[in-house]
Amino acid sequence: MTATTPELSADEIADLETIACTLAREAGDLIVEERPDDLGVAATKSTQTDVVTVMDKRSEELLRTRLATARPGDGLLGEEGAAQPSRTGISWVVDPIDGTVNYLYQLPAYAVSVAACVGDVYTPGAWRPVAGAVLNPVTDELFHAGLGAGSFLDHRGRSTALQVSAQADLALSLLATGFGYDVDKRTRQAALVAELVPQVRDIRRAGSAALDLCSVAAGRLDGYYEAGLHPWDLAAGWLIVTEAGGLVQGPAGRAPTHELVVAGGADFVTQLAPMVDR
Ligand code: LIP
Repeated sequence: MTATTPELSADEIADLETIACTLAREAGDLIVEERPDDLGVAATKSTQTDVVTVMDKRSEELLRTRLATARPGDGLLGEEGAAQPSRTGISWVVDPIDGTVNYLYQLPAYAVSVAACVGDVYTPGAWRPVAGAVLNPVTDELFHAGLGAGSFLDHRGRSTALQVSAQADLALSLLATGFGYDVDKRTRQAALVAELVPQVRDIRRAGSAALDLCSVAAGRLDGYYEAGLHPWDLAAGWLIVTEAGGLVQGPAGRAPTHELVVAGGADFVTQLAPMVDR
């Protein structure tokens, strides 16, 4: 039976956001505190550089078991294979470690991303997030949002409302992007970056889509684009940007998908999208 999309009250959305924050923090604590000294590559996926560690799997298992208890009947889609159809109309989309290569190399730019979504999370463009949280466990920055409830950064006991940048001048903009793991795709993506570099202030490639989207929401980046994201890279960060007054779109102004994600202030996205929508 396919669950219909539920009408959610502000209190229900707030409850989902609290669960997302709590679980992001639990999984974030796990991947930092129980990281083995001899952490290596447990497996590879699409290419030999698309790696999985034992901590990706342990983090996803923690999220799966906690959600099964906290939200029985909800669906689940996880990067490392967790999958559960929804009986409630809510599905959780989780990235147990976003920025796995950074985690493997101990570069402090990785995150746990947890989002509650409505719609069919297995069909591109047929779902949207209603609550989400992204935690960088190294900097202890917890970004979170609920649909209609705003977007916030919790850090060192303070909660700050987030607002995207108002920068609309491309030549003065700080842009971020990312690359896939496939060599042919990376070659095309590098060519696009080469075209953009002379037209913008600068470009950053931090290695975590979830954190890039949160940086857009916080005004630390003026815009971000990437082709090849999966729902788990995108889900929580998408809502954190839109609840910070930003726009997140995909090809030809449609919903963001694996084909393309463009994020930023509305004026900026309007300028950038046609330049990267190849
Ligand atoms: C990563 C994304 C990033 C992308 C990387 C990688 P992962 O996700 O967050 O934006 O550029 O290639 O896909 O694989 O670390 O979960």
